[in-house]
Amino acid sequence: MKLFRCQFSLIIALAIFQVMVVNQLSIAQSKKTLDAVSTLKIWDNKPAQKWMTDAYPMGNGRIGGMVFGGLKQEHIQFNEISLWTGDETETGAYQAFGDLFVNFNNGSTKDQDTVSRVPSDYRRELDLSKAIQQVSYTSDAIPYKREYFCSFPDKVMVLRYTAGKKGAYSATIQLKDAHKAKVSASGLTLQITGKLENGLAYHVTVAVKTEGGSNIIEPDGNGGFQFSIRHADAFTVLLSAATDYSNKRSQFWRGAAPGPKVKAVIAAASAKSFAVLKANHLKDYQALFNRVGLNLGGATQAQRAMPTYQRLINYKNTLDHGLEEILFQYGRYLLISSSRKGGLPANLQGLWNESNNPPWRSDYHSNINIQMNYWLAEQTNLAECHFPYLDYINSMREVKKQNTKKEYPGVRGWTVKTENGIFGGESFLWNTPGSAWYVQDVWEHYAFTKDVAYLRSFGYPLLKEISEFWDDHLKRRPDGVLVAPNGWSPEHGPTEDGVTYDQEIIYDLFTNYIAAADILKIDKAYRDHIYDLRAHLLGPKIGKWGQLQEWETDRDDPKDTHRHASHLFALHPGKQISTIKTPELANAAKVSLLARGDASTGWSMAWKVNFWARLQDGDHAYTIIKNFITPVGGVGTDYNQGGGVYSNLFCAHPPFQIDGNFGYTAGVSEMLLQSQTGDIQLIPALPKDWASGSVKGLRARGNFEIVSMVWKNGKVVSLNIKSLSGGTCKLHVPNALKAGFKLKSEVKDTSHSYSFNTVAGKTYVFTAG
Ligand code: FUC
Repeated sequence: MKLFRCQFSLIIALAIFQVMVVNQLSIAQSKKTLDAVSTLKIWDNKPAQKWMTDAYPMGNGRIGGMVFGGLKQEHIQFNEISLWTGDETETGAYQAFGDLFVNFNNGSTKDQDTVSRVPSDYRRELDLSKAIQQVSYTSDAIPYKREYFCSFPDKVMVLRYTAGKKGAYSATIQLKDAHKAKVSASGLTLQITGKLENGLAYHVTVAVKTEGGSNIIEPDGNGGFQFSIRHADAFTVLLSAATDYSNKRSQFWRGAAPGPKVKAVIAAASAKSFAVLKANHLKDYQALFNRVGLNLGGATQAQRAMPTYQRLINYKNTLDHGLEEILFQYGRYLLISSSRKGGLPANLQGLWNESNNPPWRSDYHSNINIQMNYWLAEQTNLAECHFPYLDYINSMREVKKQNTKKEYPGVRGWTVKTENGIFGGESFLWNTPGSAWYVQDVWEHYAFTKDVAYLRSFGYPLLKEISEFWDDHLKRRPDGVLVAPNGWSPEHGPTEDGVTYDQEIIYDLFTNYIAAADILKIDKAYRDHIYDLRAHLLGPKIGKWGQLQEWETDRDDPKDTHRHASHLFALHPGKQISTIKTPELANAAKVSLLARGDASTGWSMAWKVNFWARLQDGDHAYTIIKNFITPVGGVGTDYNQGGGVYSNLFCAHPPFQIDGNFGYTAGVSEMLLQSQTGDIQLIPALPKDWASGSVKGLRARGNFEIVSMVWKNGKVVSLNIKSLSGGTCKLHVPNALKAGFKLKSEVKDTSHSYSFNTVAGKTYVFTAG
């Protein structure tokens, strides 16, 4: 792929002068409404120029759009998460679906869609607290406003246009298919019906409701049709799309035809007012989003009045904890928008993709990427958003068993190659521990929720069959030591037995399997067999320069700064290595991490935030965060370095890859709360710069919720922790706390550790000691 990276500073150098001018205006305007200074907004003072770096995403887990906010022309590039090429043998690629254009014929037409002629009050924003985008500006003294969202309950994209004067809108609305199918008209709607080369059928319908004026469907001059609106006071566009994908192999991956499904959705949504659609959307979205709040110190009034890209540029030199908070919540916004129950998991670009040949097929990579997408799900209280990934794993079982048997005759269970599609097809090399890493998430959902019924019917069978794969595939040496044969540490070095990455993931799998069998009290003999296998696994080793060895042979190069640091899996997201239980190995992991360096690709830096959090070094984690929040301007590909974020705060690998956004959010959460070792550790990796702050709604394993936690000068001053399933709560805090409830005799209070029995549904209150 083309190696091209543009320094952001060059790209925006010209824009800075103009930004300074516009900033003055923006600051004045922001005082007009409280809305404009709300903290969780990403905004700009000009329309988007580039899809990857500027446009803002929205989505309902299945349908998504990238909004440009142009003046003469609005452009919304849209997707549907199951539009994929490929089959059971070919990975295929995630496809673009199409584009929606609104061409304005009056009102705003005098403004050119260029940076220099943008009205001074132009504002394009994404409000993370509402999952609503707005575009507003004044043209010929008429104020215009657009409001956009994608609704999960009503299954539609909704675009609303209002103006300060009656009859202000005349426009044509056009639809374009990314696979060149024609736009047809049916009743008062525009439609596209098509088929991909693999036979997958797709359909999109768009309806437009006008208030005042007229709205007709007319030929678009290209053999298709378009809407033509004249002198409307306001109008609403509804878009819904689907394919006939089914995640059931038994149905050959096909389900109901998309046309009737989509038409029913549009008919139902058309019968509702904009106010009702918006209220439904807000109720659904905020029920998830509002569970977690984070305050790391916020931003100044002046920072909030600055376009987001300007804050990004300033970040290196000026403290802006508000931007760190926005990026944290952006990860949650992106997960809610790209991963909802009943749908497919977030892919390499979530669900946003403008190309039929996207980077790395915008697929499901199994050697870090899809896993990273879900690290935040449980800990930031979005367990529901975890399901698409868990369901995806389940849906792949049968086809992957068949593929795996071809490669490894005679084995039970299954594994995957590195690159995966949605019909079971895969490509690149075998990533033998890939399925074991998948089912770590299957276990984690139980670990956080303690949902025994889920573990019994869904989790356990998966954990068992992947354990069986390794039971059959591991190689026993004459001395009894067990090694994974022929492994490859992603994505460098030799192919050989006993690679640390493989060994650690198998250890994690076996540990989770044993715990699951113990909880369910089943399969005792097999559980004991796996216990014995785990005891014989080749373990992590410390090498000649004090590093954690990536391979069994002590050959690690201290100058190796490769983006993957997969041999540290046991530190994160695994739990085999920890500062508390295995301090020497933790120190070796630290030596390795220091050698890998602090700057890398986007997702690599996000992982390093998590590693440093697990090493309980908040200041180093924060150093990585500062590197992560680096503005990037180019849209090319760089395999080794150049990571950061674009002005729309999408993570730059480069190019855009969403795992870094999700990994950042998980990393911040790991800095504030950890529970992988059995204890709940409060502010385990707090940097000096976050000396005071608060958080609400984070989850800990054992089904505990931090209802609220406040810390000052590096010490927890108040904690409300809710037990959702009962059981013992073990807290580990850097300072002494006083329990607000009557301490029972079983409470142990030694060196800032607290252990107490809890009752399901009760909240326990602690204050500073
Ligand atoms: C892995 C990584 C690359 C990239 C790709 C999608 O192969 O090594 O950096 O993230 O996945």
